[in-house]
Amino acid sequence: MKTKLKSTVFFKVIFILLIVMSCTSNDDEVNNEPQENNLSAIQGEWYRVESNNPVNDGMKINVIDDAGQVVEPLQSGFAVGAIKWKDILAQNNGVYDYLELGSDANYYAAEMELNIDDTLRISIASSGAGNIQKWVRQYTSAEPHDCVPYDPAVFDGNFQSDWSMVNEVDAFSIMSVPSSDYGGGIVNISVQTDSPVSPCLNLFAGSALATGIATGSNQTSSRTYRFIGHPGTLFSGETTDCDNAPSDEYPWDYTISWTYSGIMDCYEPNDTFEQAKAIPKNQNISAYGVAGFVEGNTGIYEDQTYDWYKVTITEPTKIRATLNSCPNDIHMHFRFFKNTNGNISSIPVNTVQISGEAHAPGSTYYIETNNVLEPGTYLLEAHRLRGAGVPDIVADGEGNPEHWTTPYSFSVTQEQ
Ligand SMILES: [Ca+2]
Ligand SMILES: [Ca+2]
Repeated sequence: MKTKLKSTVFFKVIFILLIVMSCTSNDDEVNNEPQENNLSAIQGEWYRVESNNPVNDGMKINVIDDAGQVVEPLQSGFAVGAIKWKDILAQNNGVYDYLELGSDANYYAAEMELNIDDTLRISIASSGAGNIQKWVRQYTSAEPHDCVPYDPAVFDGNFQSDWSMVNEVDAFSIMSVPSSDYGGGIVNISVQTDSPVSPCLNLFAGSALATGIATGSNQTSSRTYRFIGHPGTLFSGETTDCDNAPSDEYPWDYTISWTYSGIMDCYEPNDTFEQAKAIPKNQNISAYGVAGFVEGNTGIYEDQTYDWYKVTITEPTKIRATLNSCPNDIHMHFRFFKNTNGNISSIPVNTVQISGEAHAPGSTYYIETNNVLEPGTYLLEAHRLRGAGVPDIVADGEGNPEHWTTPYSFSVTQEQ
């Protein structure tokens, strides 16, 4: 009995010791593991083939140890030999942390991931043109890509004036959309008063009264309109006291205020076939289907409702345009045209719509040419149409239409 008890205690002690030793052993392994920074998989030359700033695609970098030096800067402005990737540190599963040299000469936290297909995917923590990139080992000359990113403007302003007598109408210029914001921007214009009268505001785009203005309800102290402005368009207004106060109580002050937030669409301007922007095949292209006020309105066949692109094929093939995503309040209508010596064929290339519904807001679909096409340049017309009841100007507390801030996306592919 005593022996049995002793042996039980003995085994318990051994068991606990084993657990302690095994834990200790594991901890020691973790603690003693050398912090090996294995960068062998990414040594050597890399070519940039895709990014959200295509101007610099084609750039070449050579990785030696934990640094990537610029070998071929192209038009990027970086010096040959500049350390573009610094302090590369291997993490798990082919992920590397490092510092990326920006065009402003500062280094930014960034991450690269080596994929199984031997491509490096780079994402840079700071947002902006070129912060998503794809690099490969073998350079294949990139197709032309006319995406030119820019920094859209953001600004606001206001001024004060007064109605000096009953029914006075004041007219004034308010603000212009910067010509350099090729994709236009969201304009918000308000009139506000603390007086006992209700303000009315007529809005002019260019020299014509903007159509579709909601009159708003009376008995309000402010009135706001929000819409997309086309680049270079001047917006002006007329304001008056719609509900009068007693005539001996004038003047009454009011404030006109505005905010502006530009939209970055790197393919604009592309409103006519002459402005068509080259896009590569087999790549998802993302752009905005917004059409700004120019002269009074945004009619459905105005130039600004079109986006034109061009693709080149080097072998006989059918081509397909696939709408991959579309905001729920617009539809994009695709047609292909042949480009002949800088002119456009008068009738579209015959296509068959193979899937989906081209005229339903938010739907996706694709069209494909009926016949094999001869090599050459083809134009893709993307016509933006608004869904029924979707306003192009909203008033007061109404929400912004979805397509103002949500892009559509599409790709062009070769099909046999
Ligand atoms: Ca566009
Ligand atoms: Ca356009």
